[in-house]
Amino acid sequence: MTVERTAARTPRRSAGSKAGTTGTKAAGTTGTKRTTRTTTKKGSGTASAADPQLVQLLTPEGQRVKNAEYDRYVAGITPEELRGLYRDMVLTRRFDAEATALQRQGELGLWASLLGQEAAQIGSGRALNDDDYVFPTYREHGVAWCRGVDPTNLLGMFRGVNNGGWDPNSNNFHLYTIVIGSQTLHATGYAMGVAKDGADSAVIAYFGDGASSQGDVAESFTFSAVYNAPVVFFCQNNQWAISEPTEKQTRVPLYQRAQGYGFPGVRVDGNDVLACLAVTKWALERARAGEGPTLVEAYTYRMGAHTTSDDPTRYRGDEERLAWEAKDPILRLRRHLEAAHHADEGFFAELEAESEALGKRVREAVRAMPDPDHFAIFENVYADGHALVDEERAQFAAYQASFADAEGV
Ligand SMILES: Cc1ncc(C[n+]2csc(CCOP(=O)(O)OP(=O)(O)O)c2C)c(N)n1
Ligand SMILES: [Mg+2]
Repeated sequence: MTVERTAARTPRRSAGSKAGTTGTKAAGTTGTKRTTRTTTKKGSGTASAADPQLVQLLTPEGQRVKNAEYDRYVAGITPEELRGLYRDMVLTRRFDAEATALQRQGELGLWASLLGQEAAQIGSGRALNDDDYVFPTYREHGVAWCRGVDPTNLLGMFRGVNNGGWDPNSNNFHLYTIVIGSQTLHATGYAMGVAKDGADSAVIAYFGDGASSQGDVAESFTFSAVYNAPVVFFCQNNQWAISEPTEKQTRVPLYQRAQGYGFPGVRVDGNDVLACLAVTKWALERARAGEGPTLVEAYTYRMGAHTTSDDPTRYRGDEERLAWEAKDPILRLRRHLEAAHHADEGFFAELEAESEALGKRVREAVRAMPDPDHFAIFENVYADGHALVDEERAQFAAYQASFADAEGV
């Protein structure tokens, strides 16, 4: 396989050149002229987590490591805030496990688990200000939690009783998006609007490693770069797009893609909640300061199946999962809290009780969700109605009525 390296164009504004980033000024791979085709090894697009470019503030053992560039974004963090991040991750994981169980019991049609991605989502979610706006995929349950969306509201769509379940503008958290990558364009357009309004808020778009291959994502990178849109592209590289590994999406580490568009990209340890918090804060600050887009690649792992309809044992081995289990995001913060004496047994016991209560609340809420009116599906297609929708409604009514006839026979 070959890869062609091309020079980045001159940026409209200066981009970051920190360690761990590739911006238009970053050293290494940016050339000033087109270079010859070079051969790459198979799998070079999925450099290991030991890659020196990886930003990490907490080791898997929970040890705090210094980072000259990003320490300042978490310098003032208090023990209480650290416990808060831990609580967020534990409750999100519990909610997620409960949703998976509910699907297995037939209460949900489908569930997309975030297991393993708690740090990427809580770290980035807690970096946001209230007036920032989030465009998620279908897996951002931890970010939804940070935005104050009640977790039970996430379940309606997966139960098939509504088309979303929350008002995006109440929490600045857009509805879940199933069409892979499309939300990056929505986010870019929204961010361009934010800039035109002269507002100093930022926008963040979540997407996956698989989505990075979508044309929509490429277009959103181009538009956001040339319009200097205040948007952060937060890619959770969880190593898989259903059964396709990341090496089938890219020949270079994903964060390096940004360079070709003229904005900085950084790879962060996606299982390190502190690093995710710090790097996202940095990227959001750039956006708010008018410095344009940033690509953050959170290097993490999808510990579970793609969705409850998927069986990952058909395409990946146990060794990989076991290796990532050792880097568990929750365990590493727990180790840190314990070593620093920031949390005692009472805290963990209380949190366990809180998790149990959340699980109970979620189960009860899902079972109590009313079925929608059969004709409601036709109501929210067009604001002023449409002849085709009217026709379809009539056909559906006739179909429903046919059962009544059959019963009458
Ligand atoms: C445009 C489009 N193509 C295909 C699909 C089917 N699909 C659903 S999820 C998925 C993989 C996405 O992988 P990734 O972006 O890595 O996100 P992850 O599920 O790993 O979080 C695909 C191909 C879709 N929903 N939309
Ligand atoms: Mg993925």
